[in-house]
Amino acid sequence: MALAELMPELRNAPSEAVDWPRVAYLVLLSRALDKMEETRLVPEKKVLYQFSARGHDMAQILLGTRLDHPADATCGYYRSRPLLLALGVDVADALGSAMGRAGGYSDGRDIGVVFNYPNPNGASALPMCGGVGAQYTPTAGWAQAIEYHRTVLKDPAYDKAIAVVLGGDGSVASNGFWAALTIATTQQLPMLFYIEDNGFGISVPSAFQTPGGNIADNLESWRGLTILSGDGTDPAEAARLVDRAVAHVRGERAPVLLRLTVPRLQGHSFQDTQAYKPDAFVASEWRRDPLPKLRSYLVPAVLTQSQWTDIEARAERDADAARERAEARGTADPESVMSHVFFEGVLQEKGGQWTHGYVAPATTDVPRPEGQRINMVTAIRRTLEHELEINPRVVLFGEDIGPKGGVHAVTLGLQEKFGFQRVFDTSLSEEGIVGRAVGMALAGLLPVPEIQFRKYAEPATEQINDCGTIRWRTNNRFAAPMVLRVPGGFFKCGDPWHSQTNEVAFVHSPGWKVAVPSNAEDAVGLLRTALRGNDPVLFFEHRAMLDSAWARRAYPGDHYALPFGRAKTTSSGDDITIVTWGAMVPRCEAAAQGRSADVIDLRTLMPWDKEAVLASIRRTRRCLIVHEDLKTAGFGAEIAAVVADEAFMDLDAPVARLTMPDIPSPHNPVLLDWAVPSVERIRAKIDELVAF
Ligand SMILES: Cc1ncc(C[n+]2csc(CCOP(=O)(O)OP(=O)(O)O)c2C)c(N)n1
Repeated sequence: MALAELMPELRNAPSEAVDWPRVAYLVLLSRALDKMEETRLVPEKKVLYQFSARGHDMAQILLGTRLDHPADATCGYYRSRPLLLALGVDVADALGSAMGRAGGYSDGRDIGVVFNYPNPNGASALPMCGGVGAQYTPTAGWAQAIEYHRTVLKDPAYDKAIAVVLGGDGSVASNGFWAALTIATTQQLPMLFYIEDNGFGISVPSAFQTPGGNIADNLESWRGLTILSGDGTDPAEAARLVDRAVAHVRGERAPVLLRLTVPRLQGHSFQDTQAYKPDAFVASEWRRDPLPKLRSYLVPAVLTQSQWTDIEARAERDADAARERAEARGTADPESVMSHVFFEGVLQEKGGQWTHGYVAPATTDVPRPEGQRINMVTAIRRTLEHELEINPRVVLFGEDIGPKGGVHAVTLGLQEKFGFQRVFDTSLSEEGIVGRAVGMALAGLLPVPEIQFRKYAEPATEQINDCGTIRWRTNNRFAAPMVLRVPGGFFKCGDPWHSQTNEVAFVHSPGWKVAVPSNAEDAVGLLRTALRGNDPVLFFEHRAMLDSAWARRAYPGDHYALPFGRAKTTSSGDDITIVTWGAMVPRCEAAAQGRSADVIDLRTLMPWDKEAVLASIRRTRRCLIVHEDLKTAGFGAEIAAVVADEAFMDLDAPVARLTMPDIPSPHNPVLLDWAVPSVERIRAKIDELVAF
């Protein structure tokens, strides 16, 4: 029988499992930082965005003090500083980052109120984002990676580790919330959804986000989820609920949603006057302030009044000392913003297989052709199969890629061979697929997610963009290398959903490398480089080339790897340079027959081989760019601009582009053939330019 049951007067005594003096110190420190920003640093324009955590702070700190496992990870949002303080982040980093100063967690690059913390001593804070809801699916990915480390890699260091995501009541309406909830509950992952319900998303009441305003009530019938709910301002109740939630996820290896009600005691951000809240309501929120509740809970039961006063004074002194240290930091050298878009040789602190001791085997860029020619599908599958065999960190997932083997048959037989933990079907959520991959990559795995068709990467756009910027915005503290396989382009016919290429969108996402192979040999070489690299790679698999006779080549060997940014001249000549990639390469080759033309297959668009293109144009003095994507702002526009900038004086004719018009892809093959550059039209354009 518990002591409190024998002695009812102990029932309300502060739990001994909590280090209450530390909790009191951290809450007072968080308050001191908020106050310093509001009364001094914002008016002095040293902090540009301020989000007060007052009201949310105590419960977050109780949560943070429970995240003590070195493989725990948590991802929060702009109101999560109290949690970070509890994890042990340097206070000068917390404040200095909000001031955009050098050092800290982003060297002045990130917005300052979202955090990242590669904690060497306990739970790490995964790179947070400005987008509400973006935190959920990467956290689910970390939770899945914990289980992968435990059960596939048999690493005991992950036993009992958990993943914790923080979100407001507004965020429960976001796609990310539902995607992650589906993943965590269908797969029974050790993940805690910690929902801080302050009743508002900026000015919008929570009843707009979920009917009746209480997500815990509404999820009651959701299978596979333990739900806890209570008052996040009551120290005893909050501590008990946080304890129960964390213990359940750790012990049962199953998801929990904990909803705590808290008041938002200030505006959404410093600029927000809260004019939408009646005065009486604001007053009632202040009556729920957890700080006085904490003080009366602890004084005199745990602390004397003078001990409390001492702690308060120490918190204020520490906040001020942190401000002085932060102000002494200055601003980063502006030119330094050019660094860490991609891996530059200095390893990130966390994320990616390289930080877990992966050493890429030796490779060669000389093909050693083996056997008969194979199609691109077989070539990609064989490369994936080899890397799955030699590298236990490689994980494949996507829609229908398991027993079916993918709708393009690329992963056929791989689940059978490597098991359902390494090759698996996912729920139908592209945000879930890519966001989960981000979390898995951060946890040291090499995720290889598949998007079924190019257009269906759109629901994942936010996760794709945020993944690409992780290295840059954390100033090389974190990175999430992955290989995102995306089939696309026309096949026998077109349509607005299955036939887009729009590869240029990925080129426009900083931090992504982009491969667009045209044939089986290049696909092997580029995929192998991607799978062994340290950056996110978009690997575009052109549907028309997957089984095309032209694209069939002999398998170039298990050690064959192609560097990115090295184009291939597939036909040589003197009169014109044709720059192309993907499904347009064989058309350009055919059109160049009987002409004297260099046909350059770029093979990768980020980076792209400018030097090869410019060197060829300086010799041929003419340039035609052929691509399948739309003309306006397609990647050809970039090439044309570079040629105009850097080789203007070498040209004897205008730089020309032959592309799809700016229309969606038409379905009927006759209409499609009219829209996509044909051999005849490419040939006519060559003749026109050569005669110019
Ligand atoms: C995807 C996205 N849409 C809109 C915004 C603008 N925005 C920032 S915070 C916010 C409200 C979020 O409220 P909630 O999740 O309840 O968290 P709270 O601020 O109340 O702690 C909105 C709409 C955003 N950052 N991201």
